[in-house]
Amino acid sequence: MRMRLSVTPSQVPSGTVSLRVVNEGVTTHEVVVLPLPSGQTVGKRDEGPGQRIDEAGSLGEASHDCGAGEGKGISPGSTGWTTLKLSPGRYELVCNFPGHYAGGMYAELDVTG
Ligand SMILES: [Cu+2]
Repeated sequence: MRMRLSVTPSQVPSGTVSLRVVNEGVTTHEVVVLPLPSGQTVGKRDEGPGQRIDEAGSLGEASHDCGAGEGKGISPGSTGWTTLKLSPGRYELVCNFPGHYAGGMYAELDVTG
């Protein structure tokens, strides 16, 4: 199944960044923030067991219905959010529900100095 994750704006200043995640889809989703190593492009992580990617190094996530931070996922039509401190660099926002990353749920967020 094809899915997508889009981020607006895709470039923000460093410091405190609040992500507001609106689920406009028909299944439950989440957004996890991962550092994007230099030279690596989004969408290139390998799925491991359970059709999920490695979340090691996660800086935070929005996966709570009508709430902040970590939960059981954001239901269709619902909104979740998270606030984090981001240093200048490149980040990959992903949904790590089984199969969703490979389905296209990733996007780049650039943080400028
Ligand atoms: Cu998803």
